Amino acid sequence: MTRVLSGIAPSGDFTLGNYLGALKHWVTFQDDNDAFYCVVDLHALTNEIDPQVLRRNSLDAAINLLAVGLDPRRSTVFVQSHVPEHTRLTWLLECTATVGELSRMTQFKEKSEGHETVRAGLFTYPVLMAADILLYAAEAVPVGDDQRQHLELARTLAVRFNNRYGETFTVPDAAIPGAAARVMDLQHPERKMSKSVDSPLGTIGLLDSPEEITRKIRKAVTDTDGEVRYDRVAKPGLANLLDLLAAATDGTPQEVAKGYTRYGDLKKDVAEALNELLRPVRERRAELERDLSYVGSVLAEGASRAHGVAKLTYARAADAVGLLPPS
Ligand code: AQP
Repeated sequence: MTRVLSGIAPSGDFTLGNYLGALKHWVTFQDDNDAFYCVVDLHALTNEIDPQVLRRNSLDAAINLLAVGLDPRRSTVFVQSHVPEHTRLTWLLECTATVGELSRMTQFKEKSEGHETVRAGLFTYPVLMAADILLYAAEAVPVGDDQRQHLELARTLAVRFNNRYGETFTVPDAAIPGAAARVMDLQHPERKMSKSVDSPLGTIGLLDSPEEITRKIRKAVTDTDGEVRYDRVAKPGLANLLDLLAAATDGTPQEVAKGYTRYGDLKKDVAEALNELLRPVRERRAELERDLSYVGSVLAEGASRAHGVAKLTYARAADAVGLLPPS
């Protein structure tokens, strides 16, 4: 079975982008693979976050992972900070990465732009992500398109480490979905939909009510030429809606565009398809909220399984670089 790993930061309420770009595929991957999925709480510390909010978000994120359909009998679901090897391996990889390559990360440039002080962790976080992946010898990493560059860095670090110290890490591949790999903000279709950006009308939450979803889709920015066709450059708002409908109905955006002559009809169908898609998630979420001890037991079992794998990889890497093992 192929080993799969991916993570999501508890940096805010999960969005439709997180769901279509990543979580929906995590669920599919668990069928035929040995899948590890984590709430990457350490990543959330790269920006300011209230400690109470981080704790609440982390539990919330775990509940959401189960609500979207992860099954703890088929997937290992855990919280990153419960497995100490993530930070330990990060140091070894920080001493493998260069300042130059981290400076080229576009997400760092975007997230640090305009800020007077920037946390060092925001700069080095792609290395922590590489450690998350390499610890589990993941061959496939299902992520949205925004993570493509970070995944490439993880591959580079694995290859460099192996060349320098001998075969230690599996070199991972990105598994990026065809449709809705980058869901855009409904009000600003030039930027991605993001959980930590304040854009109430532009962001659809995983747990939004049907009324909220319908309202946000109705108000989504399009254009004035009135023609329904898929063109991401000339018609980014409309293209985003076609991407959403395609992802929700397992079609292609070009195909779904053929069925429409009016924006209003398209928007109505997008809202309906999204409501249908997210309804079971909302229902499962409500059930899980009534059984938090179950969620706690899933995370404890997940951390124990993850630790069993991570400690072996870390020991190999520590030995490879020449750290004296404890006697
Ligand atoms: N808009 C998006 N479209 C498609 N996929 C997306 N992902 C995020 N936004 C979109 C995918 O969701 C997974 C988890 O994301 P993350 O928590 O690692 O952080 P991120 O990529 O930086 O996503 P956010 O929502 O924008 O979080 P913040 O606001 O904290 O930066 C990843 O696989 C990601 O590709």
